[in-house]
Amino acid sequence: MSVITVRTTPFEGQKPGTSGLRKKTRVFMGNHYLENFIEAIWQGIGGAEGKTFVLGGDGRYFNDRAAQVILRMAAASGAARVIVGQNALLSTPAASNLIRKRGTDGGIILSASHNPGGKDADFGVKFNGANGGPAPEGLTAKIHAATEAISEYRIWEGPDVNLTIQGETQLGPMVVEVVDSVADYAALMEALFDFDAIRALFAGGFTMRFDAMHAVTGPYACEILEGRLGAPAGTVLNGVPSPDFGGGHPDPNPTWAKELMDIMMADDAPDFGAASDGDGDRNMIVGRGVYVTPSDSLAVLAANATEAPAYKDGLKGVARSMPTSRAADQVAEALGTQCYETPTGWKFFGNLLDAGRVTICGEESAGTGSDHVREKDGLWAVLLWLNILAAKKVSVAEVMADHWKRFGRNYYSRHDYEAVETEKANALMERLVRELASLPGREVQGMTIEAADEFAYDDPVDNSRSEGQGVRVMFEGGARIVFRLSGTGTEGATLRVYLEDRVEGPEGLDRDPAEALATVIAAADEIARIREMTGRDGPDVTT
Ligand code: VG1
Ligand code: CO
Repeated sequence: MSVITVRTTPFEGQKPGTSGLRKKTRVFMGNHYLENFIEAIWQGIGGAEGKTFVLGGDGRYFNDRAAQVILRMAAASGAARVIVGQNALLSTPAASNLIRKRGTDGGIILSASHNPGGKDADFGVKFNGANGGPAPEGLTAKIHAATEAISEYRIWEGPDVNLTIQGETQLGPMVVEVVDSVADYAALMEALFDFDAIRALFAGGFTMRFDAMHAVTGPYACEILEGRLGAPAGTVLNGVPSPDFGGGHPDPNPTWAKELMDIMMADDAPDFGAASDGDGDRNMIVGRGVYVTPSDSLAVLAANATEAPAYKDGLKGVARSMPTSRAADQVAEALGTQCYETPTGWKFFGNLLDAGRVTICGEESAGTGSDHVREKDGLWAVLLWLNILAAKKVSVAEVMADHWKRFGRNYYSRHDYEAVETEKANALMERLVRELASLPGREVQGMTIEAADEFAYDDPVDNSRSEGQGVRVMFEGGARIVFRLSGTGTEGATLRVYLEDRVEGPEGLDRDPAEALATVIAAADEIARIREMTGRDGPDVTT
């Protein structure tokens, strides 16, 4: 075995988006493509020399090959040790936990998250820092700059490392440590929640279905729910990870997790349903006959977190991404704690969590988490829900009714227009930005626009500024529409339209969200001319 230096030239577009670099799998499989990006990561962090990393992924197609390449490149660049999940599998929150627990210099996560997997689908690579969180914008900018100037990379030549057996092996001067993918994460969950109470809940006949969507959470959910918590076998559905996620989108929402939705809306539905995404950082929560929007779930978890041992002393603060509904703000106000509003993407929560300003964070895209790791965490949210249900001895429907009665309700929906031609999507957003100044005071669909702006975020911890984070239109009476372009797609542009309306109650808390939001939806089209400018009749996905 020996180190070789390989000459290469830059690829255009190796620019990390909302969450790492995502491209078509075949692009990543192309000559030098993955290698260039990994070399750029080493350069972005000031070299790999003497450093320790965590490595794992969601098991999608090319996960195993990419892991071998990264190990050989880490060894050739002088890394001291890489801790790898067995078979190169680690959920995103489990990777974040390992980075923190083992005090490594960071980690590489192989995932395109909720995007489909397979040779003709998507792949992704993400770097997380020593705090366990996604690289902040300053670092991703450095990595991107390095991809534009790259001329060579170093790699060991030699046979694959055996990642099927736990234990240490040597790759040149570097140690490869293969660890159980689940054990440390399961131990962390057991330390946060009242497992005895949840065990008693299941023992009392409480029924649940967890849809792992053929993705990475299968082994985690089986060990924790069916193993440690005693839920009956069969509680976990689609629990064996597959490279193409069974041909589906591993995105836990009513559209892509339809199998679970159908189970939960049936007459003989179980008490509780949940699903998770490709890399295990998202969650969907459903009660018998009731779907809980992620924005409401964040608010409910914040309001009831003290039921779980880890949060019994209360919350330091709450944070939500800007497009997430303002249901959490109501809770923070009632608790007398701060609610921060950040741009989309978990990387913006890292500083707030590190500085001890917030305990719980969430996004409307089905991401919720806390200061236990520095990523959103699907199973964590499911377990906190279970802990709350076990402690309060109520149903999901009752939790929601109580919550809305106490805090009012923020009706919410997101409309996605996928794979729109990039020029059309850009033109729509540019037009909106140009119109901003003229919007306040305008009447649209019988509502008056109160304010409109393009969201920018000043990080209160490191004072960095992030601009161009989406257009917000606020109406008198509490309705709001947000427009932004996705930063995780691999084809054309995805326009996301976030729709919200506020009802204080006690009247009107029980409406159908689509009907409750009809005026706001019409206003969104009128303001942004969505149909006209995209040529689409309606959204591809509604969540
Ligand atoms: C989407 C979501 C965002 C989330 C990101 C990564 O980003 O909107 O809230 O943080 O995906 O989630 P975008 O730029 O496409 O809107 V995951 O679970 O795909 O890593
Ligand atoms: Co994810």
